[in-house]
Amino acid sequence: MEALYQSILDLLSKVVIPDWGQLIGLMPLGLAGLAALWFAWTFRRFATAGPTRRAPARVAPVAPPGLHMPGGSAAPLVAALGAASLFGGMVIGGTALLVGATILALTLLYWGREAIRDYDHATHAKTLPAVVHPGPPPGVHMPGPSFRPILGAMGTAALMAGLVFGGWVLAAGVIILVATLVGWLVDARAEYARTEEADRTGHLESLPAPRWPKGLLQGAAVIFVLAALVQAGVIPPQVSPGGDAGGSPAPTDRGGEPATAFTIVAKDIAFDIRAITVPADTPFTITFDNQDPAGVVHDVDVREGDKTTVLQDQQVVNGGASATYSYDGLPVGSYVFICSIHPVPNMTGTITVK
Ligand SMILES: [Cu+2]
Repeated sequence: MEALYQSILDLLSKVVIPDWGQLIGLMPLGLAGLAALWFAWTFRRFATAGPTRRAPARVAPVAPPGLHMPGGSAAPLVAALGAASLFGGMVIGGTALLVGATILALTLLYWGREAIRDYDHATHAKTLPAVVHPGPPPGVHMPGPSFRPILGAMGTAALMAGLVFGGWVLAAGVIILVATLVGWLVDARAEYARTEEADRTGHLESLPAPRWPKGLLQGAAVIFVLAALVQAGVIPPQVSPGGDAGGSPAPTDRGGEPATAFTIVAKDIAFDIRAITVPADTPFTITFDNQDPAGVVHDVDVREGDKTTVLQDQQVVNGGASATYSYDGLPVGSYVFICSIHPVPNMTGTITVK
């Protein structure tokens, strides 16, 4: 009897006194299972919803007159996949981030191409109702459709990128924004002329439907990509031999005999020195002079040769200011000094410790 009682207790103890740690470990699985069940249930509800008997043939949806509805499109799903790959890239980091961003850009381009086709289809359709002609109430003038707001937003985005990266990208951003805004101004001027004309003729026509601004978009893309490449040091601007075309001065190599005090100047998002040699296990200093405009901050961190593992982190120095950084001694080997704000080739140098 006692043995039976004991065996029942043993059996119950597995249920009554569970291993909480393991149970908690199972919670994410349980939640995932619940979520899967919920999805399955929702899917089933939708699949079985509505009339069980349908008309013999499926009725094609027709938009009311005067309305244009785009057709069915896989683009939102494709773009969602692109966004997912970007997020995946953000989690994994490194090259995966670049791949994810590229996939997202491609999926958005796909969507954009579809939108352009739809737009061209709508503007070329002969049956399109003359939306101008019931028209707005008398005395009210409505400007026609325009790409300008989108272009202006793109120009502003380019300018913002320029404010972040400075230098050539900033110049490109200003050019793109000015180009888009000037176009807008031209449109507004033409619109005004038509309105004025309407005062005499009593008949107000909108501007013709705008063409897709291919030239402006291509030009802006080329300028922006070129500026970004120059900024990143991938393609340095050509400096004519003997003459100065305003390019950054060639970096000085202070490699050779070890020293413990250095002066590094930062100008145009570039260090003037890109190699130093220090004695092993000996502290050293860098007097850092930031000659870029105020607002463009730099620092000089010490990293492993892989350029990513931070060994010694320093505070940033604002444009127009300077500071003397103190570094701890390093074991024999090769390291890099780098600006953590602009980790580009122009702001990366080698430290040889011997
Ligand atoms: Cu910098």
